[in-house]
Amino acid sequence: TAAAPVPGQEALRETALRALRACGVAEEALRVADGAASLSAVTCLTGAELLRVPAVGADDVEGVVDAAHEAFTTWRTTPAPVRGGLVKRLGQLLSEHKEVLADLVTLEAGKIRSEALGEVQEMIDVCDYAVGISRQLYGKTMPSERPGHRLMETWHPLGVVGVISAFNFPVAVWSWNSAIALVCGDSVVWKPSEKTPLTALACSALLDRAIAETGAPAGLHGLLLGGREVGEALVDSPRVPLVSATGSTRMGREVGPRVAARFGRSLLELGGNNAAVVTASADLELATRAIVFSAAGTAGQRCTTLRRLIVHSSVVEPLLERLVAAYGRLPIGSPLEQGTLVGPLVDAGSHQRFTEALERAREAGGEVLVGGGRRDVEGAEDGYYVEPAIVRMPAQTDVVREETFAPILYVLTYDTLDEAIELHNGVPQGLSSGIFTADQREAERFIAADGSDCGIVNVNIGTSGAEIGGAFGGEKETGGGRESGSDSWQAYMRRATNTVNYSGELLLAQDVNFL
Ligand code: UN1
Repeated sequence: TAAAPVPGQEALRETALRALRACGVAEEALRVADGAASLSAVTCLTGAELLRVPAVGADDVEGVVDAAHEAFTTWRTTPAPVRGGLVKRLGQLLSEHKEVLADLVTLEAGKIRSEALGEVQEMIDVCDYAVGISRQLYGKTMPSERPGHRLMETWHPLGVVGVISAFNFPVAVWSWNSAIALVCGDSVVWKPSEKTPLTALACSALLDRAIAETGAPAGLHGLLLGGREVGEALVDSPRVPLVSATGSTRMGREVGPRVAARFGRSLLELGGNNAAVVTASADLELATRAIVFSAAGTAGQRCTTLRRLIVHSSVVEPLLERLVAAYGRLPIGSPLEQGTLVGPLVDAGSHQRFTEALERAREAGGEVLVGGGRRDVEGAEDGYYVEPAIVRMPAQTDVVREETFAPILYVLTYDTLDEAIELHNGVPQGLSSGIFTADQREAERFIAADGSDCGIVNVNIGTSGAEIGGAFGGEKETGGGRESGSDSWQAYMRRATNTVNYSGELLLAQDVNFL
């Protein structure tokens, strides 16, 4: 089947401008003064530039951080439920602008309509969640060992939170951090991916509007559009007690130690190399659908993308037959086209890594069962559209143990569950995992202490597409951070332990006698 064509560059630019204006992005934010620094906003649909937008340099970071710190000094004493009012308004604005925000997500990150809308929905959901959390920043009260004493903890706002986000979830990851940080009483400075400045401008404008409308302090949110040096200045800023960074393990390896060197905290969401185990009792029809979404969806560019399949040898043939057939029918092409399921890779570098990984897999004895080629898409000479690949591997070789941010699914087989779990955990990353089985004992074993070593462990569900209500993140080279739901809000606050003596006598703990 011919790949769906892409509209002309003028039409794409018009779509972007319409969306930016609808979100209230000021004309100045789009005008680059003569000789001033700028960033090229490219659409991966065609690989061509849509607009140039003004950028900042490393020297500008401290000013933005100072303004955010100033806003923090007022915001931290604003009652948390009142802070929730700001995030409630943000959620409403995101809902009202859902369609145009999704347009920008598609243009910049290449997501198909349903996934782009899903990403905006994820922001709306996290706002709802954060509003609820604004009334639930619970501290514990513990029994004191001394009579007439109360022992308790209180959670206080932390300060300026630096958010560094990646191209593949250009807005949802920002919202997980920002909506929660704001109800926690923090201010936010955001350094988005250089590949997605337009979605960032749009979200930032909507938050600015919510800030103005609810009377929250200006400066509460700062946006830094710029290059690597801008991110570095943010990471090194002593006024930023928490840096939440999403991206590659390579990036995290730099950010983590730099933040630690100044005793800041970092929350890292780094690479994944997610696997699913398919057991002999699995429902193969259900597994096939889940696997195709997780492995080929978003063109393999989620940190939760399914990259390894560990299949019981008794079902490998029927499963692969279904998967290869499903892959062969995947509609690839313009994500603006109704019915497309696989859009483009983000850029040429990404395509190069895809081909190199396939080459290395072949050299290591892998057999490409389907996909791997590049598709020409009319009107998109510099767009990188590829056929998602399935590669059967003789063993878990080096290339399988690495994260290649593209749609390649490596297939390995096993005979005993112990063997499957060993293969599963035998990679440096630890984000998401799943098991497909109808056998409760196998499912329980997989989620037990000696099962999957990941932060996300699913049963009869693929590895991607987590809900916001749970804590999101992973272990090992994934960085250990947890964001979004459950008690993840605690990372955005500081805890104080309070002992209150109402007895009228001085009693020392541990029965110490003094004076
Ligand atoms: C990411 O790819 O950085 O679980 C985040 C998921 C999405 C978030 C992915 N909710 O796939």
